[in-house]
Amino acid sequence: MTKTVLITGATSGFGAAAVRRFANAGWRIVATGRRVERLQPLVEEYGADTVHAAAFDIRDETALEAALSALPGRFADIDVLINNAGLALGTAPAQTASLADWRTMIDTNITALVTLTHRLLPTLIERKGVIINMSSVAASYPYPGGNTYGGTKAFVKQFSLGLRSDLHGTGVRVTSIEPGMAETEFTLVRTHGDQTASDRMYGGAAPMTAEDIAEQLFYIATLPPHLNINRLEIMPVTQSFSPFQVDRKA
Ligand code: NDP
Ligand code: 8X3
Repeated sequence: MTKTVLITGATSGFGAAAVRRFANAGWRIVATGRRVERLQPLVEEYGADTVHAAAFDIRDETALEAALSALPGRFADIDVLINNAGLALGTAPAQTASLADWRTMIDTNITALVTLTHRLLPTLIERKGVIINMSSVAASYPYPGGNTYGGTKAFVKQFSLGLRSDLHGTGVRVTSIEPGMAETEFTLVRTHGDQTASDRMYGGAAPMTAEDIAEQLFYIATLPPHLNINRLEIMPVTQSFSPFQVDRKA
């Protein structure tokens, strides 16, 4: 039977690659994001029976509800929810960071994610579905300038584990996926459009690709129903850990 996946943040990066991965495997996809001009080509590529585009700002609860209520019948029964939409904004230390940037990250990475999850839980329980939440290595390993971004992803990780506990006995599976460095528009967004900074970040680093992460998402979504990956942390081989820092002036 054809299954349906709702993928947030499908206009770019992991989400767009995931749309393609699931579509190529014969799934139906509800693809969301603000940039409708990025969603429409996916509909044209795979057909309106395979990809349904729902363009809205995920922080806008009214728009989110309208988009879900307007889902055509064949897309309404969501089997898999991939909460992927999110962003980092800024790399400044907390003491000079923008409070507006912090709020945008919290509203997008946390508030919108829990709102959509809460809205779809009845369907997911009825269908013994799968929830995959996009966290990050930044959830577990702090780094300078990671402050609120890492905090939001730590929430996503812990929320996922909590959901898993609450959904015990329902057959619903929940995974927190925690990638390290992957080349997408992530750094362009984080630096407010600095292409040079983005190129510097990924240049020569052999980062993961969006397709690498899409493959993990598809793998998790298609595991046998008795298996649950609680957390999947994944990095490029070229990325690892630094020692603690010590201020020797003290
Ligand atoms: P991209 O910037 O390429 O994609 C981000 C996606 O999120 C876009 O489709 C964007 O759509 C969507 N999005 C952001 N804000 C909103 C909003 N307000 N309403 C609706 N959609 C929104 O980055 P990635 O693909 O890398 O990021 C996807 C997820 O993966 C994020 O949660 C990110 O934190 C996480 N991540 C990324 C890593 C990396 O190294 N790239 C590593 C670990 C985690 P649009 O702008 O059209 O609305
Ligand atoms: C993005 C990965 O390492 O840039 O979540 O924080 S990292």
